[in-house]
This record gives sequence, structure tokens and C-alpha cells, in this order.
Amino acid sequence: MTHIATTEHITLSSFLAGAAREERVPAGLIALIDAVADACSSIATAVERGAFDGASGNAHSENVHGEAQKKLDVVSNDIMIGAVGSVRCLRGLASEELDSVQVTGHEHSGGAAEYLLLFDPLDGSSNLEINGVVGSIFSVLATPASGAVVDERHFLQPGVKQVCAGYAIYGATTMFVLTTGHGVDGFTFDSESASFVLTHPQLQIPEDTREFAINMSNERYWEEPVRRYVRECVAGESGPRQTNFNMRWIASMVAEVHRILMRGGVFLYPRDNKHPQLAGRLRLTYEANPMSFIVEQAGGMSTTGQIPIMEVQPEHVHQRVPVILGSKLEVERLLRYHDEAAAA
Ligand code: AFP
Repeated sequence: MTHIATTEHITLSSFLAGAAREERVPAGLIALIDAVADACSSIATAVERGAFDGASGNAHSENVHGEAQKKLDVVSNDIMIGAVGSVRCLRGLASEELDSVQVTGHEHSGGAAEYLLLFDPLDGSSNLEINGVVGSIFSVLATPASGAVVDERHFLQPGVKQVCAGYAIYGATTMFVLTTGHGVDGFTFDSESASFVLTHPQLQIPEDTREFAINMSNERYWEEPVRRYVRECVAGESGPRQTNFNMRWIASMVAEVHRILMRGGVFLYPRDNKHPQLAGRLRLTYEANPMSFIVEQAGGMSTTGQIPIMEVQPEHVHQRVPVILGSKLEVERLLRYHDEAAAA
């Protein structure tokens, strides 16, 4: 169970300053995290005001995945790029809404660590028209060779190399959830002080769960280990698991992962044969990797079904990947079902 700290008023800025003093976060990274958090609070406002500001509905354009963009996808992308553009340690960025990576014009800062930012500015945007939950997801990598001219190859690092990851969720409240590799902390936006305040320190995912999330309409496309797992969950008390399960599907990865952080669960967007040329639905570098980093830092597990997601070597920045993540015991069970199917 999550314990909510309401007694102390620790803002994201003071939390990061403390982490820098204790040398848990490099000082340069703090400016980048602050800028991303500022962007997220502006995106929350843009989402809230969409209907008044002419920003609701379709943009009549497509992103690199061939998906119709909402106006708020484009607005959120512009907000994020505008907010981080002046951060001196940032050398480049990649976004779901940009065809190719962008190199920032800053000169090499002379010895200090420098970073790349990868993000999905508005995840789950098909939920906008139903006033459902949406969010932003981000991942930070270090530039491998300080001073080198940055290009797409520098972004192609496996998730284990992430130095920081997080998401913002725009739901009943706006929250910013962050890891720098020292656990996971959740901050709630306080509109009175216009700051993110630490409300959910050191989140832990229960290792056991009776809740799963998958788009059941894809059942006919799944591989056998996933079919077996879901069949057994659905069979409930009368099946081999001898217990009843509950199912949730919000169609927003941010909302699913947030629920898992709050009360456990397992989330699957597995490999399927709906579009066999694509390895899965979700994107590796700016969706699956940051969420895997968060889930593992909170004691959960994340896998493609074969290997840990964060060990996948990206071949391009918009690559897709099968995703199974959440409570440890269920993810281990799914891995076992995949191993058994491979051995059969
Ligand atoms: P959008 O950002 O295009 O709405 O996609 C959201 C998402 O990538 C992810 O957040 C959800 O888990 C998944 O798609 C939902 O997919 P379905 O359309 O199969 O429900």
C-alpha cells in the first residue's frame, strides 16, 4: 500500500536540490528534469483548456508511425521542445511526434555530463475526446562521447543506460513520477503554489496481484503463452489459478503503469501477428524503456517475453517492442509460460 506524505512540503525542486547535495543526481541533470516538469505542468493546462483554446480535435496530420495526430499531440510536443531548448546540458532530443532526432545547438559545456531527451509528449491521446486520462513519458540518456557531434546513433542505447526516466499523468490530479535510479518518487501538482509536491515517496509495486490489463480484442492475434496466461486468469476460481482476477484497460500506458505503481497489476501489449512486421504496438525508446526503468526501480519486472526490455538494443529511435510489465510474480509466470512454449 502507498503511504502518502502530507506532513512535509517537499517540492520537486527542493527534492532535486537535496539529491544533488547527496550526489544522487548530477547538478546538470536537475535543470533538465525541472524543465521537463515545467513542460508537463504547461501540457496539463493545455489539455485542460483545449476546448477553449481551439486545440481540441484532429490536427489532420500524421506522425512517423502513420497515426493521426491530435492538435494537442502537436501542441504538447511544441511545449516540451520549447521548455527544454535552453537547457545547456541537453545535446539532442527525440520525440514520437518528430520524424528524426533533433540536435540542440549548445556548445559542448566542457567536462560536465551532457544528455539526450526522448519523449512521448502526449501518450494515450485517443482518450482526449472522451475526457479520459492522458500523460507524457520521458527518458534521459547520457551522450556517450562528450563533445562529439550528436546524431541518431547516440540515441540507440539500451534502456539499462538510462540515467533518468519519468512520466506525468493528467488525470483527476496532475502527477509527476520520477526515477534517477534511486527508487521511484511521485509528486502531485499543487495549483496553489504552482509546484509539484512530493506525495508518494519511494513507491513499491506489490509483487503479487490479481489484476491484469490487455486489449482483449486482439486475442486472436496473440501467441500461445499470452493466450494461456489470460485464459487462466479469466477462468478464475474454477481454473488452474484457483482465484478470481479483475481486468482493466484504459488505452493509455501512463494510466496503466500508474495504476500498477499504486496497487500492483500486470500490463501486456505483447508481440502478436496483427502486424507481423512490427514487433509490437508500443515504442521502445520513449515508452517501453522509461516505463520499464520506473517499474523495475519500484520492485516490479519488465520483459518482452524473451528478454528484459531494457536489454533490447535499439536499431532505430521509433522501434516498437512487445511489452509485459508489472508485479514481479505475474511477470515471472508469464516468462515461464514463454519458456515452456519455446521448449515444447
Ligand atoms: P495513442 O497515444 O496513440 O492514443 O496510443 C496509446 C498507446 O500507445 C498506449 O498508451 C496504450 O497502451 C495503447 O496505445 C492502447 O492501444 P489500443 O488502441 O490497442 O487500446
